[in-house]
Amino acid sequence: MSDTLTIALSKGRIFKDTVPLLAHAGIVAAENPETSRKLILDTNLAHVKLIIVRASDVPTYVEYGAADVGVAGKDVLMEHGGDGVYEPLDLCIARCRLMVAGKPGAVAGNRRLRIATKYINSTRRYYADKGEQVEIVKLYGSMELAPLVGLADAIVDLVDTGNTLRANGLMPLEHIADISSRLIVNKAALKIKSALVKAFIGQMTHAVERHTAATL
Ligand code: PRT
Ligand code: MG
Repeated sequence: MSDTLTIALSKGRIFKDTVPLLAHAGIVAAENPETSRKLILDTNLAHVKLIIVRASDVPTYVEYGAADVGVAGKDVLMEHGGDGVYEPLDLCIARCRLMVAGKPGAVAGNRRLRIATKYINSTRRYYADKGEQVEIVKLYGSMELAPLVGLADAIVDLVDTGNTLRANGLMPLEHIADISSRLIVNKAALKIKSALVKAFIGQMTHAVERHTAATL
């Protein structure tokens, strides 16, 4: 419907960090997705709904127009291929880095490395740009385990504090990209619901400015 706005979010850190930005834009969820089992949440505004999806599914919901807008990590967008959606705004939340990590010295030498990751496209691109041949092993989680049990020489994963790596005797070795969450927008919605979607982008832009100023 052209008079409603559907926002796709994932539970966890993206939801937690997006709530204050939405509040700046005058949008408050009627329920907390961490405790509710509902996947479609009402808000204080009758025409605004939130849908709760897996972090890596947000671009798909927005690309196909099942949501008008969404919040997705740059890591997810890089992996998904960002062409299907507009990405008008860096929300500057859920910041981390995409890195190569492993045991100290793990990537030294001229051997062909085996890299375990869930970010196979970003990893392939990173090593192709470096002109290095690597073997990539796809995993869905707990990448840190792979170098400990001989599944891989190194991993490509997100690093925030570095605590997870340290707890497993691993260290960051190479920086691939700085990551933060982005507002993404369905291309058709920007035309068909132009006023509503543009007003939302404007409010979120303002919210990010105020939020970053407040947390500096
Ligand atoms: O959990 P699920 O499989 O449903 O999806 P997800 O893991 O992609 O979702 P979620 O909620 O964990 O992450 C959503 C988004 O948050 C990611 O796509 C990133 O853009 C962003 N983000 C920011 C992070 C981190 N920081 C982060 N530290 N996502 C994951 N981590 C993990 C990292 O993978 C590693 O296991 O936290 C661990 C490292 O943290 P430190 O602090 O120990 O370094
Ligand atoms: Mg997770």
